[in-house]
Amino acid sequence: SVKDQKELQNYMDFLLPLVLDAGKELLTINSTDDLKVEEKSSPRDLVTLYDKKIEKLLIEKLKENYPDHQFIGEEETADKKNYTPQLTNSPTWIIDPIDGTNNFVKRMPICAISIGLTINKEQVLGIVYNPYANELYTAIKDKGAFLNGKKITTSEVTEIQRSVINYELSLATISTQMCNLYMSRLNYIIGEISGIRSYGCAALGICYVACGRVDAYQADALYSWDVAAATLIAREAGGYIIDSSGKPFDLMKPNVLVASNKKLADQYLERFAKADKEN
Ligand code: 2AM
Ligand code: CA
Ligand code: CA
Ligand code: CA
Repeated sequence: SVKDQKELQNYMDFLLPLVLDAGKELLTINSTDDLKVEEKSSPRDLVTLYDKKIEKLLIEKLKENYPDHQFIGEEETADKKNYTPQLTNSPTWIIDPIDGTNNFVKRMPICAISIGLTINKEQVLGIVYNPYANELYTAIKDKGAFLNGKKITTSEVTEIQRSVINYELSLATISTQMCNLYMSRLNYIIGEISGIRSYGCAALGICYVACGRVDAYQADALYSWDVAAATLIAREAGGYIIDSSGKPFDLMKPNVLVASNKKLADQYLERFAKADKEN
């Protein structure tokens, strides 16, 4: 309804200055020493002072304004031992303070603050901000997707042979099983596609599909905070989002294929299905 749309726009107006400020602070970092890098579960699972600081700030400010809302944040979740966040019908903010932490630590300018909102378990608002590229991606459900205020749409590529995919190979490092899955799927697509990228930032990778820089994005074993904002942005840009097994997309267990359109998605799904049979 119009009232709901107004409410969502109010959330957006409240949040954007906070996100822009938090992002701008990242631009002032002079050296890796300032980041206070820590390892969480393994040497490739990193957290910095800024991941913690940005998540805390955003949750604090949102809670102040919207005391009955719920929150799911990557670092807060990591701090609670053996805790799996559950999505409820309440308005729920899903926050990745820095997506692409590995890039961030190496000073590779492909990382972003990502904030999604669900109401009644439905994605209704998304913000992805990469301060290094000065790129702000936004979407409100049914209102389209925007990059720095300009409407964006996915590419018109419908054939796998003409497509470039952002294939998130980093996730193959998680386990032998994941490695096998990623490598065998790769085997089934690599001889046919036009190109492949692996940017190491799920939120931006999916936004790149939204604005037509790549034609597809694929990653299994992600978390809700990696994709909560970007998948809405891609959907609002005309993209097609599905679980890479062909089942419906599950925000709380994202094995995600994002494609410019259904026709292209189907061609990837067909090849992934063949690969998955061997795993
Ligand atoms: P992060 O940087 O916030 O941790 C590639 O690493 C992309 O996948 C990033 O967006 C990263 O998010 C995300 N990701 C999610 N789970 C991951 C995992 N277990 N290992 C590496 N990256 C992961
Ligand atoms: Ca992380
Ligand atoms: Ca992430
Ligand atoms: Ca993160």
